[in-house]
Amino acid sequence: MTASLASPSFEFDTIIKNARIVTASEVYEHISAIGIKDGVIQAIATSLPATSSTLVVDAEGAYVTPGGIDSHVHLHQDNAPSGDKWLSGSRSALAGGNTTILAFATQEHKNDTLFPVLEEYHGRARDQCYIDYGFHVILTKPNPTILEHELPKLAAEGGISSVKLYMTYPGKKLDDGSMLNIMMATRELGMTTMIHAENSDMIDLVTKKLLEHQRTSPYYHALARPQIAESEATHRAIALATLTSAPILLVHMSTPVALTHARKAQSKELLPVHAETCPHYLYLTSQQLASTTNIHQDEHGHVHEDEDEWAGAKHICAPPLRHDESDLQSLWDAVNNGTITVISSDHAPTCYDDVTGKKKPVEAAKARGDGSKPTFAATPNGLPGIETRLPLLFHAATSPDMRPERRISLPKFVAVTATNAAKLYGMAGKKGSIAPGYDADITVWYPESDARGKTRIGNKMLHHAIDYTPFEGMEVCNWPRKTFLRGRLVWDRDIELKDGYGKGLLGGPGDGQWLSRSRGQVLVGRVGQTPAGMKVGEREEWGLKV
Ligand code: DUC
Ligand code: ZN
Repeated sequence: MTASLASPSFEFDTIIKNARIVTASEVYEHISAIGIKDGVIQAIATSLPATSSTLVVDAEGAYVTPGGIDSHVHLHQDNAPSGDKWLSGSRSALAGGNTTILAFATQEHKNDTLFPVLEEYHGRARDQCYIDYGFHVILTKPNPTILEHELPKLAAEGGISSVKLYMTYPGKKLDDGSMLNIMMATRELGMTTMIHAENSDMIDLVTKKLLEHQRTSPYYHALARPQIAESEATHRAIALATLTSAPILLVHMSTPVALTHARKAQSKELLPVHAETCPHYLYLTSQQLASTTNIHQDEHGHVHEDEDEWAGAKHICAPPLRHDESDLQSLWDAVNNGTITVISSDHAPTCYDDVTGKKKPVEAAKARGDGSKPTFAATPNGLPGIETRLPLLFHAATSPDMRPERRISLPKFVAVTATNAAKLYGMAGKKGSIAPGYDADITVWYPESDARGKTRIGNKMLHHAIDYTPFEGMEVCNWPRKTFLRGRLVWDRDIELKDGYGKGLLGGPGDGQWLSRSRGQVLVGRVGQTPAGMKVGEREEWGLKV
């Protein structure tokens, strides 16, 4: 495929040659060259002409994939004082092969208008981001002005084409009525509504009972948020979206029954219900929460283990890690059968050893000094994972060691890590693929024969500002070797390995551009489907334009 017939006068700033290009639809049969000019992919051909000023990068026959798009990350959130801010979070994203992140601008209850919120979040991110970025708006207290005037303005002029809602957490959760009102507004604007689906009252009841029975350690977090809480809320969220005909994305799905609700909505009812999961739900079980050992590597790669009865808190996230391998398998199956649309990191870290971090309840108990125990319920939720997402999933796509039932194809890897997010969130044609006219956001992996790709994950090698990784000690078969952001080489791991930590980051925190996103595409089902039991045109009677 070429943008035009290459002639000797066709000049490129950069050529990536000997590339085995992967897109969401195929692995190119022929080793190819990618010609880049002014930050954009201009041509793909079996070979391309270089001039004396062209930077020629040899991929050595390795796979070359679109730069990762992590469409669900939390940076500089007020409820995570020891979490990553934009600089460290985006640095870590880049070193993990990403070129775009979508983070959150959160409305607090005190905010009756969204504009100052967005201004604040723009200020937090500006000149602090190594890669391109955008925001989803978290709505915690919608009002008529926001729904009728502000969201339309944000969609039309503000470059925001998605909102997120919570069905759990005090201060964030919305009742069904509020969710319906938001869906009525977003569907008209073509915005995607992301939903954190867990039944808050079920979680409150079980948590209270566990604490009454002195079940306080981190492991009980996994019992406090049972699968039924996710599957009930998922079913309800789908019902609300069905009534209003609103495209939704169920974030961080972790539960087989919830997945069957999504699958049925997509395939039987053809509803625009998208689904997301994260590497931690694919790879880790609740056994991690029972850990009483801190494992870390020193600078020589030696592994140390220290006893710490609170260590399981490092794996506290919501929804929680699930108990059984069969739960994990249901997620791998859902990736492979198309139920899952995107795999994000849900990077939502707090440091472990910090008074505001995962050890907060331990520190608070010490401060109280009354002998009362720390509890899992007072531990901040969330895991770091922005840098490990792509290597963990690329491993599933390429490692011969991966169990057959958990393998994914390379085009599936590209679809769920980049292409689908670009389409769903209004960046199609610009981000998320390797094709003429697209931004030259490209990640080059190591050839299988290059031993430098094989990596044992250790927190020491990561570029976030967090003191642990939930994937400590796991081995992956490859790591992003070089990453181009709009045509510029901004990450080179060969340099990092040769010259030391941090040296592979060739880009800087001012490189990231804010992405004004347009209306997203519906990738599953269709808008306007008449729900079972309703007559065609029935909803028009109460004013819904379908
Ligand atoms: N759960 C959330 O709801 N948000 C961020 C992190 C987490 O684990
Ligand atoms: Zn999240």
